[in-house]
Amino acid sequence: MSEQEIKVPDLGGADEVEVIEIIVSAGDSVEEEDPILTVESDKASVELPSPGAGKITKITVKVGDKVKEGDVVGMMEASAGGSDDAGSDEPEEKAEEKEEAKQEEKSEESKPAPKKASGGSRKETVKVPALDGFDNVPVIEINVAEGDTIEADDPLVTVESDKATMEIPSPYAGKVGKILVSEGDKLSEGDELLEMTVQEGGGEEEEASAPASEEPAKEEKPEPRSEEKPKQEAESAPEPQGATYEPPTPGAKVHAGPAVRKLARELGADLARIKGSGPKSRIIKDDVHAYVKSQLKQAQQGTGVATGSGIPGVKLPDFSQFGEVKREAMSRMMFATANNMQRSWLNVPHVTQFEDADITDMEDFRKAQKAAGEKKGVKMTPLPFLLKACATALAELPQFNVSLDMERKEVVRKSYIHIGIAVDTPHGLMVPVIRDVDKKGLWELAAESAELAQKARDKQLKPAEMQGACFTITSLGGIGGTAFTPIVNTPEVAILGVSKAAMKPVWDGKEFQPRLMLPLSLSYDHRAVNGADAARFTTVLSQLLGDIRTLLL
Ligand code: CAO
Repeated sequence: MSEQEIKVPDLGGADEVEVIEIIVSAGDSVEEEDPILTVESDKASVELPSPGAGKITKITVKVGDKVKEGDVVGMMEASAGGSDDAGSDEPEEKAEEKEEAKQEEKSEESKPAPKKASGGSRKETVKVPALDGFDNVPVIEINVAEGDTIEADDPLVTVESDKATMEIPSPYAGKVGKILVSEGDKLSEGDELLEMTVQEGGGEEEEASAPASEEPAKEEKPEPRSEEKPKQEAESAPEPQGATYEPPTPGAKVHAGPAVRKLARELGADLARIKGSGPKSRIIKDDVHAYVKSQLKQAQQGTGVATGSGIPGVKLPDFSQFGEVKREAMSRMMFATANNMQRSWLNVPHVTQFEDADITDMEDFRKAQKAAGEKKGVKMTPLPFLLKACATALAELPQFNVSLDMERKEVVRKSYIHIGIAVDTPHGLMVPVIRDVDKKGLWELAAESAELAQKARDKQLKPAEMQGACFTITSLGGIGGTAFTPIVNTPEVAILGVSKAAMKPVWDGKEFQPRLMLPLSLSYDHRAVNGADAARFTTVLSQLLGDIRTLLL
């Protein structure tokens, strides 16, 4: 192995350029043409490629240094055999690139002649190439301005289909003339993009000036470079909120070199969401890695929701500017509840159906049980009646006793009826579960719900006592309120909110009667349950609670 210098190649006319990113470190193995570092002139940024395959031994420049053609930027040990053996151990992608370059060389003769060759330059109108089967795709970014000097393959515009963003690269090196499209325009193959003055080097009419990145000049209809959106984004699923999430600023340009763009494409990372830590907020490879790592961490911790909707995180102001504040850590329970609520709220299309149940007779009956309850040591509240009524409604309308498995496209139907009860405790909301509610009597349900509520308040619930519910009741009736919209406790598909009963005038066909009316709020997952069934469910509840004899049937 022999050590060789890595020198700055021809910079396509630029004199002195600034090193803005060092892509490799000593010890890294590289292939010929792999990017070593990125430099930036006032016109464009370019990656300096490795002169051969081998191992980097030293990088002698740092970010911010100015370099020019011929400067040594590092040293490398060339690997035995070099890299000119195109058929050897080259990575598949490299071999493909070389093959493509060869094909392009071969097809040079069949290329259409340039429109005009006068005084070393010619005018070209750049057209939209084939767009991976898409047409009418909107322009989301124009990457160049009139008068810019660009290299072949520099991105001209970025378009976005519902599946991917694609950069349309320049087929030529040269100077940008009139831009013929605007942001928002819809483009299809063959549409005119912009005019260019193309430099012709060394008297060879056909050849555009060599791109500084020393890539072979591309044919006149270059492939658009697509940047696939993460799958879920295309499906409009919600976005995780986390420390490194940076909401895209509408219209903001992404500053990143081709190697960084390639890395982001490979990892499925959307550059528009990544904050650049390089000079001039340029995104460097470390930023992409850090972003992907943080997204994975969130997914593994379950702290995120499904990715991709672009829902921005809530930015907090500095509250101390408004007055004194104190920060304290969230309890694990509060954090878990917050995440569960958010996950359900963002994943489940919620609808709430309201109904009033006439519980005048039920309350008379319940109050009449006071003495019996004292003997038994059990307090009969409205909750056991609600449990029993919900169990009957779940049996009558089994479409409420399901969970959706969207991944497997299956509905999970349950043959048991376990109901959760939301309990307000000093340390947060807990939901113990009463099993086989349909098989239990009112006293049993009263005793069990009181016991579980007490255990919840005493932090004595076992995990198994909080699992397996088909449906949840959340009763705020003992506290107050006329109605509310509870959040479905996923993967259940419905939840009954109960507010405070109140005397109301009810028309009996002849006159108004004072009746004790119980407000019911049934929130449901509209993917699993339709509105008519929800109205049926609350009607069944209202009938059962209105005439509790029917609970026995
Ligand atoms: N309307 C009017 N009064 C009601 C009522 C209603 N809908 N529901 C209960 N009451 C009465 C009870 O009869 C009782 O009155 P008496 O003492 O005069 O008999 C009083 O309110 C207190 O009842 P309770 O709340 O102790 O008992 P419960 O069985 O009705 O409820 C439980 C038990 C665990 C559901 C309740 O204590 C609780 O924690 N509720 C809060 C649930 C919650 O926080 N939900 C929100 C979740 S989403 O943020």
